[in-house]
Amino acid sequence: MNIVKGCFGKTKKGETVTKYTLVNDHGYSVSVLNYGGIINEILVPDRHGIIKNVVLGYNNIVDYEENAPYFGCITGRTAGRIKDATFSIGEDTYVLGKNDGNNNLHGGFNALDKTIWNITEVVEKDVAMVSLNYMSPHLEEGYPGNVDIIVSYKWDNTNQLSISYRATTDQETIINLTNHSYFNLSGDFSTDILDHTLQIEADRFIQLRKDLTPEDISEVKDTPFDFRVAKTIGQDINENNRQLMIENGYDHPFILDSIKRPQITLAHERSGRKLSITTDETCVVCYTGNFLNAKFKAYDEVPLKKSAGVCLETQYYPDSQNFKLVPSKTLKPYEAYLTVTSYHFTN
Ligand code: G6D
Repeated sequence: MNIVKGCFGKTKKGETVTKYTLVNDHGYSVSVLNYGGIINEILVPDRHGIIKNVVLGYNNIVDYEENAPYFGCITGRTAGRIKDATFSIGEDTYVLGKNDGNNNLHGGFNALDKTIWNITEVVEKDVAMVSLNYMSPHLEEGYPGNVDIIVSYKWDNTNQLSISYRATTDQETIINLTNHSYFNLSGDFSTDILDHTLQIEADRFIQLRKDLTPEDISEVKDTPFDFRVAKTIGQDINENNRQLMIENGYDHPFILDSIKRPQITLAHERSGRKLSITTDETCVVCYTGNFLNAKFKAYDEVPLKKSAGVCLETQYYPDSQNFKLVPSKTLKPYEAYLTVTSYHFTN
Protein backbone atom coordinates (compact mmCIF):
# COMPACT_ATOMS: atom_id res chain seq x y z
CA MET A 1 0.00 0.00 0.00
CA ASN A 2 1.15 3.51 -0.77
CA ILE A 3 -0.10 7.11 -0.97
CA VAL A 4 1.28 9.32 -3.75
CA LYS A 5 0.80 13.09 -3.30
CA GLY A 6 0.79 15.59 -6.13
CA CYS A 7 -0.15 19.20 -6.74
CA PHE A 8 -3.50 19.46 -8.53
CA GLY A 9 -3.66 23.25 -8.81
CA LYS A 10 -4.84 26.33 -6.97
CA THR A 11 -8.40 27.49 -6.34
CA LYS A 12 -9.63 30.94 -7.38
CA LYS A 13 -8.82 32.04 -3.83
CA GLY A 14 -5.24 30.80 -4.23
CA GLU A 15 -5.64 27.73 -2.00
CA THR A 16 -3.40 24.81 -2.91
CA VAL A 17 -5.27 21.71 -4.08
CA THR A 18 -3.43 18.45 -3.50
CA LYS A 19 -4.24 15.05 -4.99
CA TYR A 20 -3.73 11.99 -2.78
CA THR A 21 -3.61 8.70 -4.69
CA LEU A 22 -4.12 5.61 -2.55
CA VAL A 23 -2.46 2.67 -4.35
CA ASN A 24 -2.89 -0.95 -3.30
CA ASP A 25 -0.44 -3.82 -3.88
CA HIS A 26 -2.17 -4.72 -7.18
CA GLY A 27 -1.60 -1.21 -8.53
CA TYR A 28 -5.31 -0.28 -8.34
CA SER A 29 -6.02 3.15 -6.85
CA VAL A 30 -8.38 5.79 -5.53
CA SER A 31 -7.47 9.47 -5.85
CA VAL A 32 -8.87 12.13 -3.50
CA LEU A 33 -8.56 15.93 -3.51
CA ASN A 34 -8.43 18.10 -0.40
CA TYR A 35 -10.87 20.38 -2.29
CA GLY A 36 -14.40 19.16 -1.58
CA GLY A 37 -13.08 15.74 -0.55
CA ILE A 38 -13.57 14.94 -4.22
CA ILE A 39 -12.93 11.39 -5.42
CA ASN A 40 -11.06 12.31 -8.59
CA GLU A 41 -10.36 8.81 -9.97
CA ILE A 42 -10.94 5.16 -9.12
CA LEU A 43 -8.70 2.91 -11.25
CA VAL A 44 -9.79 -0.75 -11.22
CA PRO A 45 -9.38 -3.69 -13.67
CA ASP A 46 -11.85 -5.29 -16.05
CA ARG A 47 -12.10 -9.06 -16.53
CA HIS A 48 -8.92 -9.00 -18.64
CA GLY A 49 -6.97 -6.93 -16.09
CA ILE A 50 -7.24 -3.72 -18.12
CA ILE A 51 -7.27 -0.84 -15.65
CA LYS A 52 -9.65 2.08 -16.30
CA ASN A 53 -10.97 5.02 -14.29
CA VAL A 54 -14.66 4.41 -13.46
CA VAL A 55 -15.77 7.76 -12.00
CA LEU A 56 -16.53 11.04 -13.79
CA GLY A 57 -14.35 14.03 -13.02
CA TYR A 58 -11.85 16.59 -14.27
CA ASN A 59 -8.08 16.91 -14.31
CA ASN A 60 -8.13 20.62 -13.47
CA ILE A 61 -9.47 22.61 -10.50
CA VAL A 62 -11.07 25.38 -12.59
CA ASP A 63 -13.65 22.98 -13.99
CA TYR A 64 -14.35 21.54 -10.56
CA GLU A 65 -14.92 25.05 -9.18
CA GLU A 66 -16.97 26.38 -12.09
CA ASN A 67 -18.57 23.53 -14.00
CA ALA A 68 -19.10 20.45 -11.91
CA PRO A 69 -22.44 18.87 -10.95
CA TYR A 70 -20.96 17.65 -7.67
CA PHE A 71 -18.58 15.19 -9.38
CA GLY A 72 -17.16 12.93 -6.65
CA CYS A 73 -17.57 15.36 -3.75
CA ILE A 74 -18.43 15.11 -0.09
CA THR A 75 -21.99 16.46 -0.07
CA GLY A 76 -23.50 18.40 2.85
CA ARG A 77 -24.06 19.54 5.54
CA THR A 78 -27.26 18.00 4.16
CA ALA A 79 -27.42 15.91 0.99
CA GLY A 80 -30.50 16.44 -1.15
CA ARG A 81 -33.08 19.20 -1.06
CA ILE A 82 -34.46 21.07 1.97
CA LYS A 83 -37.92 22.39 1.11
CA ASP A 84 -38.13 26.20 1.05
CA ALA A 85 -34.54 26.14 2.36
CA THR A 86 -35.87 26.28 5.92
CA PHE A 87 -36.13 23.80 8.77
CA SER A 88 -36.98 23.98 12.46
CA ILE A 89 -35.49 22.42 15.56
CA GLY A 90 -37.87 22.91 18.47
CA GLU A 91 -38.98 26.57 18.46
CA ASP A 92 -36.03 27.70 16.31
CA THR A 93 -36.28 28.08 12.53
CA TYR A 94 -33.20 28.23 10.34
CA VAL A 95 -32.92 29.65 6.81
CA LEU A 96 -30.44 28.16 4.36
CA GLY A 97 -29.20 29.34 0.96
CA LYS A 98 -31.75 28.97 -1.86
CA ASN A 99 -29.36 27.53 -4.47
CA ASP A 100 -31.98 25.41 -6.23
CA GLY A 101 -35.06 27.47 -7.02
CA ASN A 102 -36.88 27.99 -3.74
CA ASN A 103 -35.05 25.12 -2.07
CA ASN A 104 -31.62 24.33 -0.65
CA LEU A 105 -29.62 21.66 -2.51
CA HIS A 106 -26.64 19.76 -1.07
CA GLY A 107 -25.86 22.26 1.68
CA GLY A 108 -26.04 25.53 -0.28
CA PHE A 109 -23.88 27.87 -2.30
CA ASN A 110 -20.53 27.35 -0.54
CA ALA A 111 -21.00 23.95 1.01
CA LEU A 112 -18.69 21.08 1.87
CA ASP A 113 -18.12 20.31 -1.83
CA LYS A 114 -16.28 23.65 -2.15
CA THR A 115 -14.36 23.43 1.10
CA ILE A 116 -10.61 22.89 1.57
CA TRP A 117 -10.27 19.98 4.02
CA ASN A 118 -7.29 19.25 6.27
CA ILE A 119 -5.94 15.84 5.27
CA THR A 120 -3.98 13.32 7.28
CA GLU A 121 -2.58 10.13 5.73
CA VAL A 122 -2.25 6.63 7.14
CA VAL A 123 -0.47 3.76 5.36
CA GLU A 124 -0.47 0.27 6.84
CA LYS A 125 0.30 -3.16 5.39
CA ASP A 126 -3.15 -3.75 3.87
CA VAL A 127 -4.77 -0.32 4.08
CA ALA A 128 -4.13 3.21 2.87
CA MET A 129 -6.37 5.93 4.27
CA VAL A 130 -6.83 9.67 4.08
CA SER A 131 -8.87 11.42 6.75
CA LEU A 132 -10.35 14.80 5.90
CA ASN A 133 -11.23 17.19 8.72
CA TYR A 134 -13.20 20.41 8.63
CA MET A 135 -14.71 22.50 11.41
CA SER A 136 -17.89 24.03 10.00
CA PRO A 137 -18.64 27.17 12.03
CA HIS A 138 -22.02 28.01 13.60
CA LEU A 139 -24.49 29.30 10.97
CA GLU A 140 -22.20 28.48 8.05
CA GLU A 141 -24.66 28.34 5.11
CA GLY A 142 -27.35 28.89 7.79
CA TYR A 143 -26.90 25.65 9.78
CA PRO A 144 -26.66 25.88 13.60
CA GLY A 145 -23.75 24.55 15.61
CA ASN A 146 -19.97 24.47 15.36
CA VAL A 147 -19.72 21.05 13.71
CA ASP A 148 -16.43 19.12 13.62
CA ILE A 149 -16.53 16.77 10.64
CA ILE A 150 -14.16 13.92 9.75
CA VAL A 151 -14.58 11.95 6.51
CA SER A 152 -12.17 9.02 6.00
CA TYR A 153 -11.48 7.20 2.73
CA LYS A 154 -9.92 3.77 3.34
CA TRP A 155 -8.65 1.71 0.37
CA ASP A 156 -7.44 -1.87 0.75
CA ASN A 157 -5.96 -4.84 -1.12
CA THR A 158 -9.42 -6.33 -1.82
CA ASN A 159 -10.32 -3.22 -3.90
CA GLN A 160 -12.75 -2.02 -1.25
CA LEU A 161 -13.20 1.69 -0.57
CA SER A 162 -14.80 2.38 2.81
CA ILE A 163 -16.02 5.89 3.52
CA SER A 164 -16.76 6.80 7.13
CA TYR A 165 -18.44 10.05 8.12
CA ARG A 166 -18.14 11.35 11.69
CA ALA A 167 -19.35 14.62 13.21
CA THR A 168 -19.91 16.24 16.58
CA THR A 169 -21.64 19.52 17.42
CA ASP A 170 -21.88 22.02 20.27
CA GLN A 171 -25.53 22.81 19.45
CA GLU A 172 -28.39 20.66 18.14
CA THR A 173 -28.26 20.66 14.34
CA ILE A 174 -28.97 18.59 11.25
CA ILE A 175 -26.37 16.74 9.20
CA ASN A 176 -26.76 14.15 6.43
CA LEU A 177 -23.56 13.48 4.46
CA THR A 178 -22.86 11.43 1.35
CA ASN A 179 -20.43 11.10 -1.54
CA HIS A 180 -21.60 12.18 -4.97
CA SER A 181 -19.42 10.06 -7.31
CA TYR A 182 -20.81 9.30 -10.77
CA PHE A 183 -19.93 5.72 -11.70
CA ASN A 184 -19.43 4.43 -15.25
CA LEU A 185 -17.89 0.97 -14.90
CA SER A 186 -17.09 0.75 -18.62
CA GLY A 187 -14.37 3.37 -18.16
CA ASP A 188 -15.50 4.91 -21.48
CA PHE A 189 -17.12 8.24 -20.59
CA SER A 190 -18.38 8.78 -24.14
CA THR A 191 -20.98 6.10 -23.33
CA ASP A 192 -23.94 6.11 -20.96
CA ILE A 193 -24.76 3.77 -18.11
CA LEU A 194 -28.12 2.54 -19.45
CA ASP A 195 -26.47 -0.84 -20.20
CA HIS A 196 -25.33 -1.24 -16.58
CA THR A 197 -27.36 -3.67 -14.50
CA LEU A 198 -28.47 -2.39 -11.11
CA GLN A 199 -29.91 -4.19 -8.11
CA ILE A 200 -31.24 -2.27 -5.11
CA GLU A 201 -32.62 -4.12 -2.10
CA ALA A 202 -35.50 -1.70 -1.56
CA ASP A 203 -39.26 -2.42 -1.41
CA ARG A 204 -40.11 1.30 -1.21
CA PHE A 205 -38.93 4.56 -2.69
CA ILE A 206 -39.68 8.21 -2.04
CA GLN A 207 -41.79 10.03 -4.61
CA LEU A 208 -40.84 13.62 -5.29
CA ARG A 209 -42.77 16.79 -6.04
CA LYS A 210 -42.11 18.71 -9.24
CA ASP A 211 -39.54 20.77 -7.31
CA LEU A 212 -37.83 17.44 -6.48
CA THR A 213 -38.47 17.62 -2.71
CA PRO A 214 -39.76 14.49 -0.91
CA GLU A 215 -43.55 14.11 -1.13
CA ASP A 216 -44.68 10.53 -0.48
CA ILE A 217 -43.54 6.94 0.06
CA SER A 218 -44.48 4.30 -2.51
CA GLU A 219 -43.97 0.58 -3.08
CA VAL A 220 -41.58 -0.22 -5.95
CA LYS A 221 -43.69 -3.32 -6.92
CA ASP A 222 -45.06 -3.08 -10.48
CA THR A 223 -43.27 0.22 -11.09
CA PRO A 224 -40.08 1.16 -13.03
CA PHE A 225 -38.50 1.68 -9.58
CA ASP A 226 -38.41 -2.05 -8.84
CA PHE A 227 -34.70 -2.98 -8.83
CA ARG A 228 -35.08 -5.86 -6.40
CA VAL A 229 -34.15 -8.19 -9.26
CA ALA A 230 -31.19 -6.87 -11.23
CA LYS A 231 -32.14 -5.17 -14.49
CA THR A 232 -30.45 -2.70 -16.82
CA ILE A 233 -30.88 0.94 -15.81
CA GLY A 234 -32.22 1.59 -19.32
CA GLN A 235 -34.88 -1.14 -19.21
CA ASP A 236 -37.69 1.04 -17.77
CA ILE A 237 -36.15 4.51 -17.65
CA ASN A 238 -38.26 5.77 -20.57
CA GLU A 239 -41.51 4.34 -19.27
CA ASN A 240 -44.55 6.64 -19.28
CA ASN A 241 -44.24 7.20 -15.52
CA ARG A 242 -44.90 10.56 -13.85
CA GLN A 243 -41.98 10.31 -11.45
CA LEU A 244 -39.54 9.43 -14.23
CA MET A 245 -40.93 12.21 -16.42
CA ILE A 246 -40.64 15.02 -13.85
CA GLU A 247 -37.10 13.87 -13.06
CA ASN A 248 -36.01 13.20 -16.61
CA GLY A 249 -34.85 9.78 -15.30
CA TYR A 250 -34.15 8.31 -11.85
CA ASP A 251 -33.28 10.83 -9.13
CA HIS A 252 -35.00 9.22 -6.16
CA PRO A 253 -34.28 8.01 -2.65
CA PHE A 254 -34.78 4.24 -2.23
CA ILE A 255 -35.52 2.98 1.29
CA LEU A 256 -33.04 0.15 1.83
CA ASP A 257 -33.82 -3.28 3.21
CA SER A 258 -32.29 -3.53 6.68
CA ILE A 259 -31.07 -7.13 6.45
CA LYS A 260 -29.76 -7.99 2.98
CA ARG A 261 -26.12 -7.18 2.18
CA PRO A 262 -24.79 -5.76 -0.10
CA GLN A 263 -27.86 -3.59 -0.58
CA ILE A 264 -26.79 -2.17 -3.95
CA THR A 265 -25.01 -3.89 -6.86
CA LEU A 266 -23.99 -2.19 -10.11
CA ALA A 267 -22.45 -4.29 -12.90
CA HIS A 268 -21.18 -3.77 -16.44
CA GLU A 269 -21.42 -7.05 -18.38
CA ARG A 270 -19.03 -6.17 -21.21
CA SER A 271 -16.10 -5.20 -18.99
CA GLY A 272 -16.92 -7.56 -16.15
CA ARG A 273 -16.52 -4.76 -13.58
CA LYS A 274 -18.92 -4.89 -10.64
CA LEU A 275 -19.52 -2.58 -7.68
CA SER A 276 -21.15 -3.85 -4.50
CA ILE A 277 -22.23 -1.24 -1.97
CA THR A 278 -22.88 -1.96 1.68
CA THR A 279 -24.07 0.76 4.03
CA ASP A 280 -25.50 1.35 7.49
CA GLU A 281 -27.58 4.16 6.04
CA THR A 282 -31.36 4.18 5.55
CA CYS A 283 -31.57 5.29 1.94
CA VAL A 284 -29.70 5.52 -1.32
CA VAL A 285 -30.45 8.19 -3.90
CA CYS A 286 -30.06 6.74 -7.39
CA TYR A 287 -29.43 9.63 -9.79
CA THR A 288 -28.89 8.62 -13.41
CA GLY A 289 -27.05 11.78 -14.49
CA ASN A 290 -30.19 13.15 -16.14
CA PHE A 291 -28.78 16.65 -16.55
CA LEU A 292 -25.36 15.70 -17.93
CA ASN A 293 -24.59 17.00 -21.43
CA ALA A 294 -21.72 17.91 -23.75
CA LYS A 295 -20.89 21.10 -21.84
CA PHE A 296 -19.25 18.81 -19.28
CA LYS A 297 -16.01 17.40 -20.72
CA ALA A 298 -14.64 14.59 -18.54
CA TYR A 299 -10.89 14.99 -17.96
CA ASP A 300 -10.84 17.89 -20.41
CA GLU A 301 -11.58 15.81 -23.42
CA VAL A 302 -14.68 13.63 -23.40
CA PRO A 303 -17.97 15.52 -23.95
CA LEU A 304 -20.53 13.75 -21.76
CA LYS A 305 -23.94 12.56 -22.86
CA LYS A 306 -27.02 12.31 -20.70
CA SER A 307 -26.65 9.49 -18.15
CA ALA A 308 -22.88 9.17 -18.66
CA GLY A 309 -22.70 8.23 -14.99
CA VAL A 310 -24.92 6.99 -12.16
CA CYS A 311 -24.77 8.30 -8.59
CA LEU A 312 -25.58 6.01 -5.67
CA GLU A 313 -25.68 8.44 -2.74
CA THR A 314 -26.23 6.63 0.55
CA GLN A 315 -27.80 8.85 3.23
CA TYR A 316 -30.53 9.24 5.83
CA TYR A 317 -34.04 10.20 4.67
CA PRO A 318 -33.59 13.55 2.87
CA ASP A 319 -35.22 16.64 4.43
CA SER A 320 -36.41 14.66 7.46
CA GLN A 321 -37.28 17.85 9.37
CA ASN A 322 -39.89 18.78 6.74
CA PHE A 323 -40.83 15.38 5.25
CA LYS A 324 -43.32 14.23 7.89
CA LEU A 325 -43.61 10.60 6.70
CA VAL A 326 -40.17 9.73 8.12
CA PRO A 327 -38.61 10.16 11.57
CA SER A 328 -36.79 13.49 11.81
CA LYS A 329 -33.16 13.19 12.87
CA THR A 330 -30.91 15.78 14.48
CA LEU A 331 -27.40 15.67 15.95
CA LYS A 332 -27.27 16.70 19.60
CA PRO A 333 -24.20 17.96 21.51
CA TYR A 334 -23.81 14.78 23.52
CA GLU A 335 -24.08 12.51 20.41
CA ALA A 336 -21.75 11.53 17.59
CA TYR A 337 -22.86 11.26 13.97
CA LEU A 338 -21.25 8.15 12.49
CA THR A 339 -22.05 6.32 9.28
CA VAL A 340 -20.03 4.03 7.00
CA THR A 341 -20.53 3.02 3.36
CA SER A 342 -18.28 0.52 1.55
CA TYR A 343 -17.76 0.23 -2.21
CA HIS A 344 -16.27 -3.14 -3.25
CA PHE A 345 -14.98 -3.36 -6.83
CA THR A 346 -14.66 -6.82 -8.41
CA ASN A 347 -14.07 -8.03 -11.98
C1 G6D B 1 -29.78 17.57 -10.02
O1 G6D B 1 -31.76 16.64 -9.00
C2 G6D B 1 -30.38 16.37 -9.30
C3 G6D B 1 -29.64 16.11 -8.02
O2 G6D B 1 -30.15 14.93 -7.42
C4 G6D B 1 -28.15 15.96 -8.30
O3 G6D B 1 -27.48 15.75 -7.09
C5 G6D B 1 -27.64 17.21 -9.00
O4 G6D B 1 -28.36 17.44 -10.20
C6 G6D B 1 -26.16 17.06 -9.38
O5 G6D B 1 -30.04 18.73 -9.29
